[in-house]
Amino acid sequence: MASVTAPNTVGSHVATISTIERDLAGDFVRVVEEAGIAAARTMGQGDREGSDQAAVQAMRQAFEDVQIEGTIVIGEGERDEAPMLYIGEKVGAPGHAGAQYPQIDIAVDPLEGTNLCATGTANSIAVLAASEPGGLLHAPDCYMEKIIAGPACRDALDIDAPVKYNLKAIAHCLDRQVSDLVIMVLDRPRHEELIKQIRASGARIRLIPDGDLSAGIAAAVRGAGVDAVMGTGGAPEGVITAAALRCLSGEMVARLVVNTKELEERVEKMGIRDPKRVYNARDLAPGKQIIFAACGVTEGALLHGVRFFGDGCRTHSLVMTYGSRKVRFVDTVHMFREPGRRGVRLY
Ligand code: VTB
Repeated sequence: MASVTAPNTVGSHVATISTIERDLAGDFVRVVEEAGIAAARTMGQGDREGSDQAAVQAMRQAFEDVQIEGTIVIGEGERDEAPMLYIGEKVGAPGHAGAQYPQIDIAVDPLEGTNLCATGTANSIAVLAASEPGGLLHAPDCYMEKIIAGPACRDALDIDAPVKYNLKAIAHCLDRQVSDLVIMVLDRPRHEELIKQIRASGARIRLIPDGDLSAGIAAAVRGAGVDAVMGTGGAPEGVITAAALRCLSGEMVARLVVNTKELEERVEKMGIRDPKRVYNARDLAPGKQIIFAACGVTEGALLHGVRFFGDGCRTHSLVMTYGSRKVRFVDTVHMFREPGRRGVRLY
């Protein structure tokens, strides 16, 4: 792949855009692993805020060793409501004279599915997406309407069309019947009508308690048993999903739900001129270089959860890059101390 020269240098080397992905993918795996391990320690404690805090703190600390000039563009909220990983916060290793680190925009969700972790339910993950500056939409913390499917459904989805139209289109693109489809929907009262319409079309449904981000990734890969995600979830999760979909060539159409005066003003302040704009994955994550990293916290369809075993633990992560087209599953044994006589456990 042709490399484009980025404005920064790393040490004495010129940082090309392709080296950003190559150099940082491993670092970002470590960042989500640390967040994932910290959250997993709180699994099932029934304290969603405590779980989130553990993940946030560990992620914040892990960033301190990454040689970037990072800016959080999607995080835990505004500075006054979040002590760490707030929007606009600078993260990364402190630079030193003569070393300028690459500027990176970062969207984080240190614990996606706080309830899932707090209740020990499947599919909570620690996740982030990163790109060159400007490569991720600065979305407000509001709701977003979403339809997400795999690469076969490219340009076939229409957020304004009736549910049955989109289901027929998805079935057509996948060369199967509507009745064969599995659609994931967040189990929320606001989806009552959507669920009714999906059922009336004959498609099958998997209701999920939380976690439309990992559901979106599952819809974009083959063999995960889900063909599409439909409904309204968080906009920040939507942008991070879009970053993953860019790496997987998945399809997404989305629109912010801007339904109050206050939100309208907030959206405008964030530089979004048309609050009703329909976005696709490229609009939400337009970066030329994108890194997506996620670590399983509780056991899930895509990623195993963290397993502790006395001397250490084992994590399962996914790291994907857009420019260099890599999808890696990373299986790591973390040793907290020198392994005892039983040695490193491999399962
Ligand atoms: C979804 C879900 C997330 O937020 O985006 C949801 O995927 C939307 O908010 O895991 P509501 O809970 O208000 O419906 C999460 O649950 C994370 O907060």
